[in-house]
Amino acid sequence: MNFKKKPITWCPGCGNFGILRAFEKAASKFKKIVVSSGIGCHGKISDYLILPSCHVIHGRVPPFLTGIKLANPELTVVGFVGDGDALNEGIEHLIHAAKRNTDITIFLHNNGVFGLTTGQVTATSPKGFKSKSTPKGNPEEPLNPIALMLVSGATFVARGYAGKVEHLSKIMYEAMKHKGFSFVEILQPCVSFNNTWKAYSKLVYEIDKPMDFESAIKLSYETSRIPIGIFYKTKKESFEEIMLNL
Ligand SMILES: Cc1ncc(C[n+]2csc(CCOP(=O)(O)OP(=O)(O)O)c2C)c(N)n1
Ligand code: SF4
Ligand SMILES: [Mg+2]
Repeated sequence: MNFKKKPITWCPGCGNFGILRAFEKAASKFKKIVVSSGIGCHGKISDYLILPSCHVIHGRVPPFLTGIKLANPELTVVGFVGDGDALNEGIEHLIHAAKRNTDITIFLHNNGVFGLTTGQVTATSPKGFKSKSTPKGNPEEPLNPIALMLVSGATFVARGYAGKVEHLSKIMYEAMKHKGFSFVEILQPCVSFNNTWKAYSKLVYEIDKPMDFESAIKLSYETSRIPIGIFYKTKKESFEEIMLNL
C-alpha cells in the first residue's frame, strides 16, 4: 500500500495533470476507495494519490480489481488504464470485466500512443499517424473504445476530456457511484508524442444526458466533432451480487 505522494514526473503540459485533479475532487466524496493502475505514464497516478493503491502488470487492472471487489464488496474500486495497456496488451480483460458487469470503475487515459516507451502506435492511434513504429503512417483504423464497451456489456459508458477538469470530475463521480461496470474514456493529450490539445479544444462539445443503446453507438462514431459526457447508463445485476448472493 502506498500512502505517500511521490514527486510528479509527467512532462509539463501532459493531460494526466487534469485527470489527477479531476479525480482528487471526485474521490474526496467517497470513503473507502482502492485504486490500481497499469503500466505506462498513466500508471504513475497511483503514486500521486494518498490512497491504498497498487501498480499491476501491463493490461491486468480489470481482473485485479475484480478480485478486490469480490473480497470486499464495500470498497469503491477504481482502475486507471492506458490505451496501450487496456486496448493492446490486456484488451480481453477489459472486455470480460464489462461483460461480467463487475462493479468496478475504469478510467482510460486515451492519448493514442504508447507514451512511456516514447511514442509507438496503439489501438487508438489514428490512421496515418506517424510514429516511431510507423514512420510511413499508421496503416490501421483506430478502435472505438466507447462502442467496444457498449457492445461488451458495460452498464455505464462515458467520455471526458483532460482539458475540462470540472466536467470530467463530475463524470468520474457519477461513474464511481454507478453500481456495475463503469467505463470512462478520457481524451488525454500527450505533449511529447501526440499533442492533441488544440484539436480537442476545438472539437469537443458536451452532451446533456445519457441516451438509448443504439443512439449511444451511433454517437460514438461521430468524428466531425467530439461528444463528451455520459453516453449510456443502465441497471443490471452486478457480478458480485450474483456470485456472493448480495
Ligand atoms: C508485458 C509488457 N509488454 C510491454 C511492456 C513495455 N511497456 C511499458 S509502458 C508501455 C506503454 C504503455 O502505453 P499506454 O498504456 O498507452 O500508457 P501511456 O504511457 O501512454 O500512459 C509498454 C509497451 C511491459 N512493461 N510489459
Ligand atoms: S510522455 Fe506523454 S503521456 Fe507521458 S508524461 Fe509525457 S506528455 Fe504525458
Ligand atoms: Mg497511451
